[in-house]
Amino acid sequence: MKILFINPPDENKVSENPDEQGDEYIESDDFGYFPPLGLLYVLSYLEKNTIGHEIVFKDCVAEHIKHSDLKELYEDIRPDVLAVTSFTVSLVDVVLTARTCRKSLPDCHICMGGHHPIAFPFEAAKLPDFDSIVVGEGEIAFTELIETLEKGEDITEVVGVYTKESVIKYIDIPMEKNWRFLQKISLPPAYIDNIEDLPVPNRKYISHIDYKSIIGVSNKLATMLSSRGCPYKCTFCDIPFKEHRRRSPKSIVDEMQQCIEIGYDEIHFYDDLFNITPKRLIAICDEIDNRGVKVKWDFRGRVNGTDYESLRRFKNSGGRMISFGIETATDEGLKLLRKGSKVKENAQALKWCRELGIVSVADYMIGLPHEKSEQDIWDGFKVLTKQYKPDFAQFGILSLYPNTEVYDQAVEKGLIEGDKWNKWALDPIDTKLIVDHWNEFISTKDLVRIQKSVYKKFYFRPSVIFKELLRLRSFHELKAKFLGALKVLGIKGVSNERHVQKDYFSQ
Ligand code: B12
Ligand code: SF4
Repeated sequence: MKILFINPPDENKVSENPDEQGDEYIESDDFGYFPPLGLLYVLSYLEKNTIGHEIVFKDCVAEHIKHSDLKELYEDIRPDVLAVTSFTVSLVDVVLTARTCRKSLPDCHICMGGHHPIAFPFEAAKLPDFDSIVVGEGEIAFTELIETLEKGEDITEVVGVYTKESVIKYIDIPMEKNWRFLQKISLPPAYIDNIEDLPVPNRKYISHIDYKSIIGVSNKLATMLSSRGCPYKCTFCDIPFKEHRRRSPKSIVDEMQQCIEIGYDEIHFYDDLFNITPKRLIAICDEIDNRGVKVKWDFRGRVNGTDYESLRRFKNSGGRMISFGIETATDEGLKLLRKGSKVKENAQALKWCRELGIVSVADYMIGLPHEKSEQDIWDGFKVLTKQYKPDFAQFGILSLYPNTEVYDQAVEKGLIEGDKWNKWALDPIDTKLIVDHWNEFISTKDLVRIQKSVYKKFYFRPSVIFKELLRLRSFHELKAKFLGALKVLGIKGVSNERHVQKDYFSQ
């Protein structure tokens, strides 16, 4: 069979801002673009465990493939199966990607996997543009789906694979509680118990693409996963798998070495929770050191999974940067968010990073339920800049995504409508949806204004500008930091579209 794995174009993302804010709103994905690792994992498992299939991969976002290019692409490739990855916010693009294929190649089997069917399985299965959906981790499920299709047998026998017909029987049956899954998961998902034995993503399929992060220092950045899942229960997060499954340091560093061999010189770990304990971080650093691997690397982590010694070892093994989920600046706020960390721990971890020369990024939010006035946000900002003192900060406005506790809290308080996402997910093309924010005390318009202001205040403090100029080591880094500054200042010519940003700098 010929299977086309596709990351849809990014032309119609759900709006996170009211129209009048336009370009002013700074979204987290303005900070770079990255390989769709989940899709690559599914592809690589199929490739390793079957023979005789022809596999094609297209990342429309990074390869700048537009919806208007898709008809020609499909007619050229003529796949038997189209495997589409998804985010809920990208659902319009996901549906259009499938719809064009259906029109051009009516016999092609179209399967949707990824985050959307995990979050909205019933709505996803009912979309007429898809023949099947995979709910959960797709490596084994998708491979079995292909084999079952080939044999002409019943695909709904495969765990995690659903069709519009087969999903019906789960609608009224509440799923048995299972500590490994987010409580909101409503039907049995495909799940990988042992992630150690999974084939790593075959990066041959992306070797022609330069993925970039605005906070990286290189043009050759690889992303990796050393674990899956997170047992914490932050109220704003809907990551579906709660069991923390880990790969061994050996297999992690094997993959790092593979990445270096094929030309990557920076590695970014995208785990939900990389440093579950300081001990784990040290074990990975030891493996890097013992093999003499030389590479810049970084991860997204929690402050309370670090101690001085683990951070020291991280720095010694080439560790460059850590993005911490700092979120807010009061213990009351952290408690309400069920973050499981304290202001003191945030300040301590960031202080250790400063002492050791590790670049720190604070993922920080505004517009949280405990921020009752603009002054509360500025009080938090003061703690961020005077006590936390990270090198960089991303200031997101809390978005209310379904399947999160904070979303349910907003519904309960009557701040937002409960089922608007469900309705929209059944007909995303003809219904308009704007992501809600916590507007009990501060309007979105004001939050956008404040967000812009905190960005400016944070990045245009003389101490930050001077420190950054001293630290810049490459033209790429200069470009990336400058891009961020322009975006913050809203200078014309730098639009939200990533390829436009790229062209602007290649002149
Ligand atoms: C890394 C990451 C990003 C990165 C990179 C994304 C990328 N290119 O992959 C960046 C920073 C760009 C990003 C951005 C955003 N993200 Co994000 N991100 C993640 C994160 C932390 C890890 C994703 C990952 O690599 N997981 C590991 C891989 C192995 O798992 P996976 O992607 O789920 O893939 C598996 C299955 O989904 C399935 N699968 C995937 N694709 C396919 C396709 C087929 C055909 C099949 C059969 C199966 C299948 O099999 C895979 C292997 O097991 C997740 C949290 C999480 N744990 O999922 C959030 C998460 C996916 N992000 C989320 C959100 C909301 C966003 C943003 C909207 C944030 C924002 N406000 O802008 C943007 C949207 C980006 C966009 N497309 O427009 C939500 C998604 C919720 C939803 N229902 O869609 C998540 C779940 C986090 C959260 N709790 O909020 N994100
Ligand atoms: S620690 Fe991070 S990944 Fe885990 S629940 Fe909280 S926000 Fe989600």
